Parts: sequence; C-alpha cells; structure tokens
Amino acid sequence: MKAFIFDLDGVITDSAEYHYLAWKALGEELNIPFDREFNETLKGVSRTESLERILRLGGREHDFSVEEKEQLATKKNEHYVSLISNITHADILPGVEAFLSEIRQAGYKVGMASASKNAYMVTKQLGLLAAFDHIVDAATVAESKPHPEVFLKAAEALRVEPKDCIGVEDAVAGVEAIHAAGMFAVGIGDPAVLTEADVVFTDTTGLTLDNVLTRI
Ligand code: B16
Ligand code: MG
Repeated sequence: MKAFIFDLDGVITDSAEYHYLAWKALGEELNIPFDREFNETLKGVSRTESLERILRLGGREHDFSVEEKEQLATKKNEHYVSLISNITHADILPGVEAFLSEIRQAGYKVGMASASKNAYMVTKQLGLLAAFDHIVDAATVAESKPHPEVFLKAAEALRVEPKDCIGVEDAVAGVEAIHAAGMFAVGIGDPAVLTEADVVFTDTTGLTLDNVLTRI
C-alpha cells in the first residue's frame, strides 16, 4: 500500500452533522420531513443528487424547474456554510491528526476524495491543508459517489495505482465508490450500516497504521 485517500465529511470532521441539519431545515420548509436513517442515503452524495433524493422522498420531484432546484440547493449551501463558518482545529475528529502524522512519517501519500465543493475551505479552517498532498476539487468531478471518479482522480494526482490505495469513508455510497475504484475500503461508523467495507472502526480513534495494516 502506498497511499491513503480520505473522505472529509464524517471522517476528518463531523461536518456530516451540519449537512444533515441544513438539508433537514430545507426538507421541513418543503414539507418533506426526514430522519437520520434517510439521511444515511445522502451521505457522500453530491448536492444536486441529494436534493433530488429528498424531492423524490416527498413525491415532489416534478414540482420545481431546474432554476428553482438550483435556488433550493444554493439555499441549503448558504445555510451549511453559515453552520460551518465556526469550524476550527478543535473540530478535527479524535485521533485523525495523529493518524495523518503517522502515515505521513511512514511515507504514505495522502489524498482527499470528498464530494463537497466546500472541502478545501473546511480543510483550511481545520488547519489541515499541509497534511494532504492533494485534495480533489469536487467541482471538477462529473459523477457522484458511488461512482469511483473522485477516488480515481485522487489516486491519479498522487501518482499511485488504485490497488495500492486505502480509502477511508463514513458513507455507504463512499465505500461503494472505493471498491468500484479497486481500492481497500476502511469504514468509519456502524458496522451494521457499512456492511461492504473491508474493515470498519466505530469511530476515528480506531485509526492507527497497525490497526489498518493488520487487517489487509
Ligand atoms: P457540498 P464527503 C459530501 O462530502 C457529504 O457527505 C454530502 O452529504 C454532501 O452533500 C456532499 O459532500 C456535497 O457537499 O454541498 O458541500 O458540495 O462526505 O464526500 O466529504
Ligand atoms: Mg463522508
């Protein structure tokens, strides 16, 4: 193995919670309430596709024009950006910074494959830009996870073969994307949800090089 490629939301920081709150508020405005279980199906999925899924849930997928859908997505994003504006170094999930240092010292390349167009901004606010050799700009990615594109782009930028990469994800769609890219999948979260991952740690404190390498 030569590289680690990380998802951002739910793996490096808990911005997944802020995505949930912002989508939930929009959903309630549209009379489409949803719970955390449905929210699992939005994790790792692009902004546009997330909105489509919410509208489908409420049977409202034909109620809005393309322009209106763009406005709804923008509204959610403005809410999300306001929620994350206070994110600091203290919001890095436990064990993540130590793990990033450990793998850097051990000579692994380190990439980020986030579906978020806010990934660079969030990473900068966390003070972690220097920990990554490459962050894929989600704006340049055409296909949403579970499509492997974002992970393949990260591997290419790191000049590492996909089979030599370990992907780390908290989302079902993300784990699928890692496997579709031909990489080893580390899941962070509930093993009953992330059933397809090659190894699952219930939270980020399980991330140590030893813990990962002994399971490959
Ligand atoms: P944005 P990840 C994903 O980030 C989130 O999990 C997902 O909930 C969100 O809709 C998507 O980014 C797009 O984010 O609206 O900021 O462009 O988990 O792939 O790091
Ligand atoms: Mg995620």
